Amino acid sequence: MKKSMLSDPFEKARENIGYGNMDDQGDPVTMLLRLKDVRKTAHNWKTFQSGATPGRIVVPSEVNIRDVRQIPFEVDPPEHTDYRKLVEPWFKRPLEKEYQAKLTQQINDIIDEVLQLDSVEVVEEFSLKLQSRALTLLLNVPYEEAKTWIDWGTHVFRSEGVALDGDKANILYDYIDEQIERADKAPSDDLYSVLLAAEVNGKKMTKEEVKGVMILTFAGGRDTVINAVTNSIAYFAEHPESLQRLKDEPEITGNAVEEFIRYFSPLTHMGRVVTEDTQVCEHAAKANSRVSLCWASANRDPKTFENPNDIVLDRKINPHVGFGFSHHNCLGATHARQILNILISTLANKVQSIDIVECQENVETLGEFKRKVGYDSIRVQFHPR
Ligand code: EMZ
Repeated sequence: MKKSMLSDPFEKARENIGYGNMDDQGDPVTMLLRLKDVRKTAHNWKTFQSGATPGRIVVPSEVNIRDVRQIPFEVDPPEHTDYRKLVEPWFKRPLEKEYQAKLTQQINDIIDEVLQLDSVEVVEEFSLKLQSRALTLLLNVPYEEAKTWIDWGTHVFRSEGVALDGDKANILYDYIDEQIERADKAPSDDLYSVLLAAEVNGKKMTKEEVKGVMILTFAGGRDTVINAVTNSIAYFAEHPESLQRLKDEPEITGNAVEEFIRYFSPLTHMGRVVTEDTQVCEHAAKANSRVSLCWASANRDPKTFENPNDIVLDRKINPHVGFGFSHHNCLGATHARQILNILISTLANKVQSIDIVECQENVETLGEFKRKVGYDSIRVQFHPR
């Protein structure tokens, strides 16, 4: 088996019953595994809500380490609509030429950096750095801020051996509080200042609401982007022909990005809280219980995706849910897509081949399922063209 492969642990359960069960800190989750059910449930915010106790829709639940509501992610319509409308244009800035030029420069620089090294541990020395530096563009803050964020490590709520690390979470919360105070005193053109000046649902945004948007921006786009970038490097290491093909046919880069997101599904699933007794997949779901929308399983559903376990670089029909689905689809998707797009084309132009020296897989245990989502570490050698 290739080291870069991400197998599909959900296949049998998806076909046979359509759901799986897992325990999460005593608050069980019914995981929905079929694309059709995942989509239907994502739409139905009345019965399957996001705006429950802050942290409860995340699996593993963050209720014990967080009481600030992430916005717009943990808000349901109709309030959600206004929040989303407010932040949407800001998160579409990655479509601007100037933004892309800066991101291209950052990605060129980091690839040049690693091409100088004998070997590189991709998660810490490449993906985390790339993600943090790119985030300075999304927030529109000085490049130097990335150093602080890199020191936090790959996940802001998790540390080695600790799934939910309250002390670590506090570092992020305190940092954001400080930044909000700074922006309040001396407004600039960064995201904090823009949010502090904004009005939503007829009222000026409170500092608590601004904090909610900022926590989401830091936490939601961190390990997900790091997984996507790291998995891409591992894939190219074992598929030099794909790197060559993307150099020869740059016009398929956009398809390749979507296919990577489908195949890697950097976020395995996201929960919802059931508001009334109902059924999912002919299975009773009680009010106040949790279900999850398993993007990773839905993205391998053979009813929609032909050869779901293959990476087909130029896959034509690809209605994946790797960025979620419906009104809560990923706010950071434009930024993430740009990162992957530029990463792929820069690698294709600068790198001849990549060798994996050693790796430690990152495997999530979800009840009966074990899913590889990426790597805890992976050391590689980059060889220039
Ligand atoms: C939450 C989540 C959002 C959560 C799109 O996902 O990402 C997770 O990594 C965070 O831990 O708090 O932001």
